[in-house]
Amino acid sequence: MTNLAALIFDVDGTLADTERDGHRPAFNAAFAEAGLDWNWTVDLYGKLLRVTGGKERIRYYIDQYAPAFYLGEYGPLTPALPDAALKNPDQFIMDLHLAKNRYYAQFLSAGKIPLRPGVRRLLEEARAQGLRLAISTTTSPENVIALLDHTLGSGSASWFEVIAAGDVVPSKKPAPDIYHYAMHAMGLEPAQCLAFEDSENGFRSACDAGLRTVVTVNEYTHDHDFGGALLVLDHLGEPHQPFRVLSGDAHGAAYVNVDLLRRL
Ligand code: XBP
Ligand code: MG
Repeated sequence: MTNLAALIFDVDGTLADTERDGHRPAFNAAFAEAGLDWNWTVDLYGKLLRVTGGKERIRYYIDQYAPAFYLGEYGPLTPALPDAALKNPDQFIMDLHLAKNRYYAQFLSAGKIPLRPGVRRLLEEARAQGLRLAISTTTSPENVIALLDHTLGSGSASWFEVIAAGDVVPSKKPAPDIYHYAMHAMGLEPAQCLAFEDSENGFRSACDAGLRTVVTVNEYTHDHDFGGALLVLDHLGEPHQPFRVLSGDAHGAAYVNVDLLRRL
C-alpha cells in the first residue's frame, strides 16, 4: 500500500487481551455485586463474544441461558433475582454494565492487562513516520481511554486522531458503521487506510467498510473465518519475538512494521 495514510485499530483483543482477563472477570464481579449467581467461565465467554457490546451481550446471555429473567415486560420467574431486576430489568442491565466498567477500570489501573506484542512499537513507529492513527471499537470511549492511559501512558489517547467508540453509531460491529464513522471523521477513503482486527465480527465490519485488514488472532478467535484478510498472524511480533503467519504473504518479515505494511 504505497498510498497508506492511516492505521485504524480495533481495541478489545487487538491492542490487548482485554476480553478473557478484563471484561469477563469484570462482568462476573458486577454480577456478584448485584446478588446474581451468574458466572461467565472462559469457555462460556467465548460463546457470548459472538455478540458485540457489553449491554447487548448481557441481553443475549439472558435470552440464551437465563430466560426466566423476563416475564413479559417486568417480573422474572425466579425468586433468586434481586428486587431491582424485578422492578425494571432494562435499568438493571444498564446498571450491571456500569458496574462492569467500574471493575474493568480497576483491573486496568492494577496493571493486569498489558498491550499485546508489537503494539506499542508499531504505534510509535507509525507516529514517527507521520501515519495517522485512529480507533474503531465497540467498547465505550471511557474504556478505551482507561486502557490507553494504563498501557501506553497518560495522555496517549491524543496519539489517535479519532476514537470511534461504542454507541456513537446505531449498529455495532459486524456492521461497518464504526469504520465509516472513523474514516469520515478523518476525511480518508478506505484505500488510504489499513484496519487491525482480532475477531470475525471486527473483520467483517472492516471488510464491509471497504478496508484491507491485518488480523492478529487470540485464543477466542484463532478458528474464526478471516478469508480475504491481507495477513492473519498470531500477534504483531517483535524483533526478539517473531510472529507466526497463519495466512497471507508477510514478505519474509518477522514482525509487523511500517515498511511491511507499505508492501502489503
Ligand atoms: C469488543 C466488544 C466489547 C467488549 C466489552 O469490542 O465487543 O463489547 O467485549 O465492552 P472491540 P463494552 O473488539 O470492537 O474493541 O462492555 O464496553 O461493550
Ligand atoms: Mg476486537
